Amino acid sequence: MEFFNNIEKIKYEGPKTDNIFAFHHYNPEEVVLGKPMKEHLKFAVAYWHTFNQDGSDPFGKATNIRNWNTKDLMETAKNKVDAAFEFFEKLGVEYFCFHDMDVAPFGNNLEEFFNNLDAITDYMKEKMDKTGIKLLWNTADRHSNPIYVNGAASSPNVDVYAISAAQVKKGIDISKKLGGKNFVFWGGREGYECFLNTDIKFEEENIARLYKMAVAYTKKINHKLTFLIEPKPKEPMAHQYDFDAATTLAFLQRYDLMEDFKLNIEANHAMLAGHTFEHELNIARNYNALGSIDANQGDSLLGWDTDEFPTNIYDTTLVMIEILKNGGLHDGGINFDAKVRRSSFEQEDLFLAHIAGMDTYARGLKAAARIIESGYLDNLKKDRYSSYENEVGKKLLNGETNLEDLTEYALSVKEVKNKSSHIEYVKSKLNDLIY
Ligand code: XLS
Ligand code: CA
Ligand code: CA
Repeated sequence: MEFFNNIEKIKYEGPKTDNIFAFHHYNPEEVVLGKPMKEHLKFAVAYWHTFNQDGSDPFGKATNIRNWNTKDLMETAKNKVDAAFEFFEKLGVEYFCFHDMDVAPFGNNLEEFFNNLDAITDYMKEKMDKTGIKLLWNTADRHSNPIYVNGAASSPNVDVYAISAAQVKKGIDISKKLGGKNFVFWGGREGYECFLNTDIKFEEENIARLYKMAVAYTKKINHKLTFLIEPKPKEPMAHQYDFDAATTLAFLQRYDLMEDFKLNIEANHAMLAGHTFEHELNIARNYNALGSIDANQGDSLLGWDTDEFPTNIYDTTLVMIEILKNGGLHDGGINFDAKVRRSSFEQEDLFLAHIAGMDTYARGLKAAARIIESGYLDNLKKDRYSSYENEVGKKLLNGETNLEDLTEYALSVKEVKNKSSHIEYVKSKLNDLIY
């Protein structure tokens, strides 16, 4: 059965076309910095937002019109697989991501859930083999079931811990079956709402124990996987342990997990942490831990995790600079963890939203390539730190100086000459390069 029967395969038609169901900037085969765009931009569709969102919010009921829902939950789940693969193919996106709970109904108990998952993921595998569409990452939803009210691996209840571990094991088994390259841990309720009743150290150690068991299990079943932690500072918990990239990297180092773990950085979560997306990407990259990205955008006026489709070219440019400087995302990709607005309730809005996101990333990629080729930012930084090229600077960088030598030098400095940043000009010049 076809679910998007009024939509044809989306093609690149260029910026002048009036066809709204066409790419205006994303041209998969166009070569940018020696590689076709589609290799730079490994887009993935997020199952939860695209096939499960109904448009309801805390203030109102569902608005979205979707033609795959029936009264039978398993039938709906199968319909969604059909709709999803039709969508991926028509959109020309080669990857997708999902939580266990997104794709199969829970049923009456964990065992039924796992059976449902087996049936649906077998069906997915058939579709993947037929179409060549690949799994970017899957994850275990360890936050929506009411049992996770006090967390999953951070729960004070060991039975809850065990169930969450079983979901992780099942997720890794599914990843092996579907040939996934990454597995995401987003600490949904791994944090606390009340400091007074919480043993932070105990909870963090328990989380680390789960991660170690996950690594051990992939080795046991011989499935090569990169685990990705997705930082987020708050929502749903008041405080979440994986606050931001820096906090998460410190955790990974502390528990000796850097070898098997990288980060999945989300734009909206960066904003909630009081950072920019490019800041978080840069921190991850500096630790060789930039794994994948959740490409969305937040709304600074709202300050919630609104998960909007990315439409800001300035932002995607700075993001693509980080990704290019990282030599690409390797086994990672650009997952649209984004949902259509409540007022974009027609089914075809799913296409329009993804096209908007893909076009915005294509424009960001081209602008980033222009900026890198111009050498502008590289030279700006080189010049800014050029004082370290003098004798004292060289010694410092080579570890050949000490506090006594530096003091002797400091006493000889008669006048400190700082340079103006000309920061307003720099920003204006960047505008010239982007637009
Ligand atoms: C929620 C997160 C979640 C992760 C995957 O805020 O973005 O959707 O990406 O569990
Ligand atoms: Ca996310
Ligand atoms: Ca989010």
